[in-house]
Formats: sequence, C-alpha cells, structure tokens
Amino acid sequence: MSNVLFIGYKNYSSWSLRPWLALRWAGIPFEEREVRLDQPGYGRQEIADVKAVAPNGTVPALHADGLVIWDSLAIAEWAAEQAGPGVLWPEDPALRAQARAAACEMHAGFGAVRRDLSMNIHRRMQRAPDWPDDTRRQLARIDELWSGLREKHAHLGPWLFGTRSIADAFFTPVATRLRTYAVGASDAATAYRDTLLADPDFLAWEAESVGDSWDASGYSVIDGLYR
Ligand SMILES: N[C@@H](CCC(=O)N[C@@H](CS)C(=O)NCC(=O)O)C(=O)O
Repeated sequence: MSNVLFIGYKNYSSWSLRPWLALRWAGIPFEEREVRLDQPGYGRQEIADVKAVAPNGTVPALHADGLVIWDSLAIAEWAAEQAGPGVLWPEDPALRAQARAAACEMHAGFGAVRRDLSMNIHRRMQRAPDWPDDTRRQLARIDELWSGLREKHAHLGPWLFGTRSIADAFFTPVATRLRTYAVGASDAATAYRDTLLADPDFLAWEAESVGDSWDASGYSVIDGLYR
C-alpha cells in the first residue's frame, strides 16, 4: 500500500500536524511531502501546487492508493478505521462519543484562538499579549474542557480520555500555542499540555520543523500565515 501525506511547513501547519500524529500513533506507514504555502493564492485556497494534490486547495491531504482524503479529521478517521477498535478512539462507546465531540469542537471551532495564537512551534513570547474578549473566552473554554476531562479520566491514564486518541492529536497544536504565547492555565490543563508536548511523535515533528523559513531576526518570514 502506498500512502502519501501532503503537509504544510511543520513549524506552522497545525492542520497538518493532527493527522500526521494520528497516522504515526496508528503505526500506519506513510511518506510525507511538504507543499510550500508561501505562494500566490494562499488564503484563497488557490495555490496551484496544493490544488494539484487536494481538490479544495488545502493541506493536509492523504493519497492512499489513489484515494484522495482532503481533510485533517477525515484522514484521522480513516487511520482509526485502518488501525481497528481501541487504537485511535477509546474502546468505551460513551468515551468514544465524547472524544469525537472534543475533536470536532477543535476542528470546527476556536477561530479566535487560531486567529490570534497562530501555531509557531519554535517561537517563545515572554508574556501573553492582551487578548480580545472572544480569544479570552475561547482560551477559558479550552482550560475548562481540558481540566474537566482530565479530572474525570485521570484514573484511566494521562490523555484527555485516559488512553491516547484523535482528540489528543487535535489538541496538540493548541498545546504548542499555549507554550508559545505564555498562556496561563490551571494545573490540570498545564499537566495535560505537558503530556502532549512530551509525546515522542510530536517531538519528532518538532525536531524536523527547525529548518523552516526564518529571517535574520529569528522570526519566520511567514509568521501568522497559518491558522
Ligand atoms: N479543514 C481543513 C483546514 C486545512 C487548512 O486550512 N489548511 C491550511 C494550512 S494549515 C491551508 O492549506 N491553507 C491554504 C490556503 O488557505 O490557501 C482541514 O482540517 O484539513
């Protein structure tokens, strides 16, 4: 079987990181190919190199033996089906339904957080900026979601639902954002953030993201480009 995952720059492309983790956690072999997003058409889903591999003009896109899957959550769900029960979603149906709700909340929401705290894995701010109200509210919701679920599932393991799931893959880019922008969080949310950031597959992605485009001052020339 030949699986090719098309992704954006590893330092910035939060949507690419999510299914990349899901594929790795499921042990599914794949080749990755980076597509340059700092090209004409960005933001309008009209980059020719992206449209050549994804009909909607965005990455990630997985080509699995000729089957094209052009959305991060759909790729993660495909990986879960390939892997079989209990690998990428909790075994327990009630936990599984809630894990799906958490992943979907991330996939469909948190627009202000994506706007104001764009992923930049290697950047560190000394103190958090003064966020607008909608961003504050969404950061508080993330804290509430994480700490509530962690308290409930602590006896099952360190992940959001005890065992590692697609919900964790979907929140890993958020963990990098909290670190980058020095966002204060509750003890439970901070501990969960650190669990995500210590995952060996995330660390492999992070290590490979160093070589992205930086200007002389050490900041990305395309900082803020990806949400
Ligand atoms: N809903 C899509 C969003 C993917 C997305 O927005 N990808 C960005 C990069 S992180 C992109 O390809 N943008 C290209 C553009 O806007 O032109 C998914 O979850 O896969």
